[in-house]
Amino acid sequence: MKELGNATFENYIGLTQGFNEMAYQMVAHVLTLGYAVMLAGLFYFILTIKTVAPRYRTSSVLSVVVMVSAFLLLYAQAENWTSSFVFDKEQGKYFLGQGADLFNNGYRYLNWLIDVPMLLFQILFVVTLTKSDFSSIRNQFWFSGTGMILTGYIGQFYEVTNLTWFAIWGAISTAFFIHILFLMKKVINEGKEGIPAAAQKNLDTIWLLFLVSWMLYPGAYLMPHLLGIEGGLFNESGVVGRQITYTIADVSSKVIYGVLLTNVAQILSKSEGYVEANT
Ligand code: RET
Repeated sequence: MKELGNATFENYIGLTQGFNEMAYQMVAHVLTLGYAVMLAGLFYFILTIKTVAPRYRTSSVLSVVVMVSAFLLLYAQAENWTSSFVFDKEQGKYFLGQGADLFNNGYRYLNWLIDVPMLLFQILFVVTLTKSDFSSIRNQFWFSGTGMILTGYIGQFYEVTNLTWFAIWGAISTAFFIHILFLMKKVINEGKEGIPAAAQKNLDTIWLLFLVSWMLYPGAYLMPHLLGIEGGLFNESGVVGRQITYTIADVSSKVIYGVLLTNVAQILSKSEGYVEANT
């Protein structure tokens, strides 16, 4: 299976087995759902910005940045899918088109390079750190966030052609990820000190959501090999499964996370006596 070089496994499936109508459409639909939600989120974060006190508004601004970049990326990703695979009337399936672009998840990784630091910084504008230093945490978030994505980006090129490099880059990326989880737990623990119970509860939910939704990304990285090397998911189910996983992860880690942070900021604003001007 060398003919496609370092292309991701979606292309190998599109070249050899093809996608049936249902698999093809499910991917097209789930990618469309993804960018539609980002546009809806964009309006939410703009329209709710005045419901929080000025000191918390940077969090909403960062959500707006994330929504715009994710909307554009997911739109491009959906176009990439429909232009890569074309319907073959004889075989009744979609195959990699002659001379078409290859399908590539690499766009996503470069989008994360923007979104991951933004999502990590965002919480720092809502919580108040009691022990840690703001700029030190921010720099560590940035360092490990970009380190995790860049090493994963390199690794994903090898998912078909060189599983040793795929595993090595994946492992380096995971080390950065563990550091991020550790920092986030610390930020949330400190942030919970001395704030209203409802806001504390929201922060607990944010931690759980963060943990589960961010773990889905390494799951999607491993997807083609999850049931054994080039085994049970090295087929159209794995292709569909990966795009569904990415969409659930994107909606949770960007939109729901941002909404929960807005909730925390609203509770804190209210408890500090902020009232939204009704003009
Ligand atoms: C990679 C490579 C394999 C190992 C690990 C990874 C982690 C990725 C994560 C991505 C999070 C992305 C987000 C994007 C939002 O826009 C790079 C897949 C651990 C955690 C939150």
